[in-house]
Amino acid sequence: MEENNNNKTTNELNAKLDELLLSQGLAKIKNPAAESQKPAKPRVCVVGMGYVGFPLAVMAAAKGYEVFGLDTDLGKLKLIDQGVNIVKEKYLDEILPKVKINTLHDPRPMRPCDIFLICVPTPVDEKYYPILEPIVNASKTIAENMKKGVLVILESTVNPGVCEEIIKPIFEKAGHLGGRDFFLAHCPERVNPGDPKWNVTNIPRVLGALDETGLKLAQEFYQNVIEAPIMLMKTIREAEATKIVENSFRDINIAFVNELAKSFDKLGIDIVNVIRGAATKPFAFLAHWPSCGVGGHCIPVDPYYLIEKAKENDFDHRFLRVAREINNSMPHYTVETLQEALNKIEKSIKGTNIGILGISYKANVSDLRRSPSLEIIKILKDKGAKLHLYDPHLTNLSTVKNIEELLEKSEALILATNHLEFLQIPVEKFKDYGIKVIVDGKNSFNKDKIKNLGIIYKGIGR
Ligand code: SAJ
Repeated sequence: MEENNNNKTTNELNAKLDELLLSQGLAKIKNPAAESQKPAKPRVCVVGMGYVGFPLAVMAAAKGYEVFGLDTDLGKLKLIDQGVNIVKEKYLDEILPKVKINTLHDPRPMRPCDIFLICVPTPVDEKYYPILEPIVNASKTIAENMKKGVLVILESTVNPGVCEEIIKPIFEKAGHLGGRDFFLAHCPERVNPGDPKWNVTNIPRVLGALDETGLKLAQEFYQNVIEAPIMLMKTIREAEATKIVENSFRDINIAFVNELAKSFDKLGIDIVNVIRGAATKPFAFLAHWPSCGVGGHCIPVDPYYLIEKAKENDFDHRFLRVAREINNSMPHYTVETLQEALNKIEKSIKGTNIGILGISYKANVSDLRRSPSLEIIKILKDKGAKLHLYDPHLTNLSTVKNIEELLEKSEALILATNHLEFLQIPVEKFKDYGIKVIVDGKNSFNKDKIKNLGIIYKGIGR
């Protein structure tokens, strides 16, 4: 009892002393000697300076790490050297000028690094098979240019098993022993390009590793670099599976409403109003929205990682496959919808001037990857349409200079990407320019207003 009281008194005294020092503007005096003995922050090398690696590199540098950024793209490295915010994420603008990223094209100078982060693309091929070459190459580059005792963290999205079956053997083949020469962890990226709220600093993460030491080392790194909570998974496979599950969840939910859209088009029911109605239920419903297609580097890709991996283990993810088929069918469905609308004015697609509003895969970004617009453009071209394209975020791919020129040259429109600029077009303008048909691929225009102007309007499910 006596001892407890003493401790309590000491703590109270210390607290009072801190308060006194702070009140005199003297922050808690740290022991300079202890300070100088503190090891310098480890050196970090980010492999792959894209929309995932670059923000992570900037934040690690901001938190005091010596950061190296390795990439094969010399142009990108040059822009980084010039202090350019290559991912155009606003939250990085004020941090960037205060940090230093040592760009590398030749991997040899990364040898002294203590932590390696693999942030390279994991696309799928035309048969939707996962393409792991970028990860394999990054792993080989690190394995051949590292000291002993390093931490390797994979951030790229992969199917369960890649860390143990693909990456670990690469390091072992290079003569490194797992759990001694290298520690392998997986912290799947959750970057959401263009999101004004969620970014690398505040998105919660999940983390798995091959062993306890690797888990702790990786946890320490992320606790230093980000402010969000980190959930430790029991195995590295659980971490790999988590990202696939969260994105497959999104894909099947979008497929659900896309199938409803096709059904409700025949029933004459407005799916958007029905989803809004269902969303008034404060629990057990999460709204997703039908559209002309599912693009991007994550949602249409990640489910295939699980589908292919499960196939190797004699399991067929029928549900995931059907969802992918439904979402992949939406560009065609959009063109069929246009065809039906044009038939109402005795026109066909062939020879008709059709304006495509939006080329990128989602609103307010310039990312083209697997964009439904590209699929729609290809189908319309094959059907002999006269196409006019405009995307304010991709003027280099646009065939006209602005919206007015597009409207001038078009008889019918497809809204393929709901960029803010398009939602701000006064609908009267469509009438003024003699637009006869509008297919709203993102259900973003005011349906009633457009119909009242005597323009044939068709949405996706409304
Ligand atoms: N889409 C629909 N209906 C919807 C939602 C999206 O048709 O209800 C379409 C979009 O138009 C786009 C595609 O799906 O073509 C993907 O859209 P997305 O909002 O999912 O955007 P992404 O591809 O940038 O997905 C990212 C993902 N983030 C990561 O993988 C780290 C995803 O997990 C996020 O859920 C998503 O951002 C998000 O929520 O914005």
